[in-house]
Amino acid sequence: MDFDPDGPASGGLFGLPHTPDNARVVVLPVPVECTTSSAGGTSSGPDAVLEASWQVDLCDPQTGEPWREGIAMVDAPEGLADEDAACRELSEAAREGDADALARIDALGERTVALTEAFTGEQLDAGRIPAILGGDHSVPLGAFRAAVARHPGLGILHIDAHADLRDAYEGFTYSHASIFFNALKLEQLSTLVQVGIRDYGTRELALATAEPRVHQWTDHAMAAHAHGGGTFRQLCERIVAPLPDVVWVSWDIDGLDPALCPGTGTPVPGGLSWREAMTLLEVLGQSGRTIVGFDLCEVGPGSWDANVGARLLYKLSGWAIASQRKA
Ligand SMILES: [Mn+2]
Repeated sequence: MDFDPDGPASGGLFGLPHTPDNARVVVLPVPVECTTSSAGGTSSGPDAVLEASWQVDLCDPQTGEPWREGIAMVDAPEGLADEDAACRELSEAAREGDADALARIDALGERTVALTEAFTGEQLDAGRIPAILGGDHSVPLGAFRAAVARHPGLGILHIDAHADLRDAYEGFTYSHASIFFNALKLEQLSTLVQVGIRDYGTRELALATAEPRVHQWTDHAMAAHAHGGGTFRQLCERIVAPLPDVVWVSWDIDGLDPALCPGTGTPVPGGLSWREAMTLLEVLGQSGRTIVGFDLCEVGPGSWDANVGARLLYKLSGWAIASQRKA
């Protein structure tokens, strides 16, 4: 392929020449955030990440030059952004109990879930690595369904400030705050490991404690380990230990220190530094487990947020590819 990885970039994701048909990782942008409870803007995240991706230098010996195997983004589903904008106008009414508004928002949630399920199934069946780029953290539920259906016993590594274990937050069935409550209804999901959690309700904590599939690392438990003299790598080894051989990574950018994602919808102090996040991915990627797909959600529209999001997308792509490159 006549492509200079050191040349100036524009056009495709990371400036790469690949099409979805000849790429190893295929990214679906899902500009939906109509159940977002505070600061908006993450529906513009995918466009901002695409633009920021042109600034990412492609050399990454750590994951074996992932760009060579191809990373491509498909177009956002037709009409989705417009319907999301219309639903955002209705979200206040829905919160106040307007049944029609609520029904329309739930319908968009259902459509989004169906879209990510169909896309993920298609890519997995073609032997590619699906990646969902949100939007808010309601959108990858369909991707979990498709991945679990093809890999019964799948585990999810979930990085987030929030547990997202609420039952129908604010009345919305497919709320960003409910995605793992909904995911736990998938009987073939074996394990949910949550990392960086620091903002959760009483019932969410009760569910995380009672549900044997959930292994929750709160931010303060992680800090206690570090401040007690443990190394971060040891902590990461403990974090990934309960995960089965096949893993989906679900990454809410607000799991990182908010200095790295100031424009995300619901930032919370604390969280993983960039170096810690990279070590966690490295420990997972080198553990022998297979990363079959991943999502990255809640990236804000600002250029710094998008810069961090694009770099995280590249690293996630790289480790997913590397995890599948074993003998
Ligand atoms: Mn979150």
